[in-house]
Amino acid sequence: MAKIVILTGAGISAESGIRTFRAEDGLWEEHRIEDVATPEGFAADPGLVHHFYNARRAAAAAAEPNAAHRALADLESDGRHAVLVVTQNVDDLHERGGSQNIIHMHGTLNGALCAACDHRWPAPAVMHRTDLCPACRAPATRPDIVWFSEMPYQMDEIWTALRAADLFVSIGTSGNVYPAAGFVQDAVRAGVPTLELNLDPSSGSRWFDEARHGPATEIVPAWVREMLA
Ligand code: BV8
Repeated sequence: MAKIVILTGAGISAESGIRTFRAEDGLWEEHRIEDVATPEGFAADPGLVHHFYNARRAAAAAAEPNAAHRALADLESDGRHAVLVVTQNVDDLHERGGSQNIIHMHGTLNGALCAACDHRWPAPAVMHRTDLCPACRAPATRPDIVWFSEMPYQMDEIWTALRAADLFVSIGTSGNVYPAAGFVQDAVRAGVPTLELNLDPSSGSRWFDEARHGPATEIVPAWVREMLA
């Protein structure tokens, strides 16, 4: 059974109406990364950070998975390929699109974390800086999101799967944020064939054996149809 590791980024959710980061109307046009996606920003103004993630949690809840999410689920459920989706996205559209084998390396909007005791629980729709941790009662609740300078989740599983893969596919990511942006190089070093499916060439396009450009809802289902032919 061929093992396929698929890295996804904000571009796979763009056509579901969820904003990406680095487009001209992207999230980083409105907020400084340092203010809303770093531990320092949270410490300085937890209310602003909760507001930022509350808005994104609402946007994700209002969005629907698109044909690209569903195509990846079809590839997995077909059963001829062992598919692992490693997503940088914090929305749950892969789950709602039918994928089962998913790693959220940057955390999820639907998760809450206590900065004091590390307790985790399902995030309410709206979080406030005054919320108390259900376990230790400290007013130290935060979204269970991996911020810049924090360690992404399940890196050992990801690197192990990457090196043992028969194919590495990168979908909808600009290749600007590490360690995810380095996965293609890890794959090349391990002799794993690499394919990029993205609207535009990413920062790492030169590392890929093959690159196809276009909207995810077109090029991802087309690729999956080829795989299932
Ligand atoms: C780490 C949080 C240590 C959730 C995110 C100095 C100090 C400290 C760290 C660093 C430093 N210098 C560098 C670093 C490392 C740093 C980093 O990479 N910085 C960059 C900016 C240089 N990385 C970290 O800090 C990471 N942690 O390094 O820890 C460590 C690591 C390993 C081992 C030991 C120790 C933590 C990174 C995670 C940060 N959190 N998000 C949230 O708010 O969402 S990152 C953020 O950017 C998002 O999670 C997102 O996933 C990620 C990448 O963005 P993309 O998904 O690629 O989105 P983007 O808008 O950029 O691109 C969209 C793409 O889609 C485009 O290419 C576009 O063409 C395409 N597209 C658009 N529409 C479509 C489409 N494609 C197809 N169809 C369409 N319709």
